[in-house]
Amino acid sequence: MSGFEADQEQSGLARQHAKPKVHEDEPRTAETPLALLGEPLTPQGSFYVRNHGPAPALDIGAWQCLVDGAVERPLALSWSQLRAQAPVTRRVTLECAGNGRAYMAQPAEGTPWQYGAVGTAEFTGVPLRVVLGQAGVRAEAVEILCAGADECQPDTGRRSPFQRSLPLEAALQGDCLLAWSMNGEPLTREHGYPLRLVVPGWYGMASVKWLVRVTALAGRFEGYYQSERYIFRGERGTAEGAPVTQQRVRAVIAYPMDGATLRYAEIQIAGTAWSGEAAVERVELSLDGGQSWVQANAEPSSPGAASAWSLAWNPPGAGAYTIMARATDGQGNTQPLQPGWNVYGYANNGVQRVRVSIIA
Ligand SMILES: Nc1nc2c(c(=O)[nH]1)N[C@H]1C(S)=C(S)[C@@H](COP(=O)(O)O)O[C@H]1N2
Ligand SMILES: [Mo]
Repeated sequence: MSGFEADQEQSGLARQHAKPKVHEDEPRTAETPLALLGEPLTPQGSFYVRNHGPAPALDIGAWQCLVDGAVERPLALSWSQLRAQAPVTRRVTLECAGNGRAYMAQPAEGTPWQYGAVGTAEFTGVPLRVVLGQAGVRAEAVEILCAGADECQPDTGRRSPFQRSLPLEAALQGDCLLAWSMNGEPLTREHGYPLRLVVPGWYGMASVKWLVRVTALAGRFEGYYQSERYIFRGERGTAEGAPVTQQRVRAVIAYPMDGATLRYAEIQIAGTAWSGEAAVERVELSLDGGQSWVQANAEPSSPGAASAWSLAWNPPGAGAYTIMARATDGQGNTQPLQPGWNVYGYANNGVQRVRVSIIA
């Protein structure tokens, strides 16, 4: 154990950092420990969980996924029919739209997620467009509605499954998967066993878990999680009621942890960065409150999949420092230094600040 690890052990911070922050037990909402975001893949057991209702326990023998609505040949896919499809694997970063809500400019409604409502995994399944092709989407279809088997009770008081629609073009782009495995293991119950949708680059609400029905619609779906939530309200510069869709560019610092005391030495600052809109182009760090920025070494990235970055830092001496990390993507999107705000607290990609004390 190095000197600074020993200091962190002493303070108990390391243990805190490695444990997930659980916001609620049932329905479960829990964060990925930030320390794990320094790794390329997040183990399924530590991957953040965001459930709107209790996670259903589905019997694989009875389970099926209907594909219906505006299609030529409605399907009822059994588990064995599904697993007979040629599998593809994709590395995808899922991020809850509420990630970073706790740090907005003013309090916002909803779970006070810090920076751990995100994780990256290799998902395996069949492309949604392959299955839609088998069913034959009719010309009048404009959206694909996906429904989970869970029962949620939104504040309207009515129980209903978690349902979300995707514009047809988004559903047909080759990257959306009907996924049955995560990092080579079957999905766990928390993450949507036996089947979930995975929509790369979009905030997590699009990736419907416990999938039981895929319906081609000739009109727009206006369910609760489509038109009452996951829309922007009251955000400066964003159209009122605009839907929450792609992930905004963001870097997260996995090491060191906020509040750490480190013994004076060269420090490897490390973390992860992603954007749903384009590949991450650069990650810059500031140690002087944003006056100057140094470019970190970042792994090549692709849209919708986070990549690692790091920077060796030699603190000029003992004292208190604030580390800031800012990512910019290939479309020129970057992170604001000050957090924004909107009524439901979505998509706050304000720059993270990590405070450390360096001791001699
Ligand atoms: N059926 C269903 N799907 C769902 C949800 C849900 O509550 N029910 N939550 C959504 C939200 S808001 C997010 S952020 C992701 C979280 O996926 P995870 O729990 O596997 O990390 O699942 C999405 N899919
Ligand atoms: Mo979410």
